[in-house]
Amino acid sequence: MLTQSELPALTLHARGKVRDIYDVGEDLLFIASDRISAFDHILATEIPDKGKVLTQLSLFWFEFLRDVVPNHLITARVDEYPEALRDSRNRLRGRSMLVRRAQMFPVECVARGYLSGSGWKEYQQTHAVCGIQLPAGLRESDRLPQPIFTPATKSSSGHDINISFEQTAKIIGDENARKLRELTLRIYNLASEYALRRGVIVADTKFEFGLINGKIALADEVLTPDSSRFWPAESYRPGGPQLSYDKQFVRDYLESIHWDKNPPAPSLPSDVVAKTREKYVQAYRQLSGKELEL
Ligand code: Q0N
Repeated sequence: MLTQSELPALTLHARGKVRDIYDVGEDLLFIASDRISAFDHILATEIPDKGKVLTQLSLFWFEFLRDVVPNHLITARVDEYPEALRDSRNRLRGRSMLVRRAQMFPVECVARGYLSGSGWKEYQQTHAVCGIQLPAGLRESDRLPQPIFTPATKSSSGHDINISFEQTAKIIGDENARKLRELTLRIYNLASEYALRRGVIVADTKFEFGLINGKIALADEVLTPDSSRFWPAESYRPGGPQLSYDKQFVRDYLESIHWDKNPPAPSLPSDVVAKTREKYVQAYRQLSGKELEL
């Protein structure tokens, strides 16, 4: 099992809760682990093949969006990786990408088509999200009149803070902010319309962009269950919280044991692991129309 990607020959560039990024000469190696988070904690049990689902879903979307926005992908074929990674190729196959180093914009570019999570919290207090005024009378999980750009930054403690377009412009400049807003909404519109035809609502999603050779490129992982809220369209009932496509069994289990959401995070029983793994694999199948490469 792949708890954390141990590649001692390489220098760690950045470690997220779930993904690790290594320096590989000029380029970076992006690795998705099988770790799963719930209620803001990494659980003690992994979901086998989750990292493969997230990687292969990102690859599907990079291809789907190739004429819309350049991206950081060089290759995900391990036989095309540098010699230095040859001995690790069995651990990397299917769950890693060799990517171009980008100058990242320090803003998370979120698109929301539905009112959920921090958007719903803000709306209840102000009828606005990230400074965007919304009609009165919206309910939790309602579809918005049109998708909105709701950028965020990471606080020093690592939490996301929603910011206005004006604050975004102060951080990255007005022209970059306008370009990222337009790209974010264009990509969200294309992907969410496609996904809905396949029975998946993309309630919201987060993109990260950077500059590669001075041009804006899509980086990170894209339109995965970790970077997005996916809801099964067939059970969509606005007016309350929705069933999560991927983590519903995990959440239900954690509620059933009355975990206080403080460390240590619990482990998961094997039936919850198996059912959750199947949901991830099914999400890949449903969105890409292909079988996961194991
Ligand atoms: C990178 N992260 C995730 C931005 C960083 N292609 C790249 N080149 C350089 N750096 C990164 C990538 C990618 N992908 C991405 N860390 C490094 C963290 N984000 C948080 C928000 O700000």
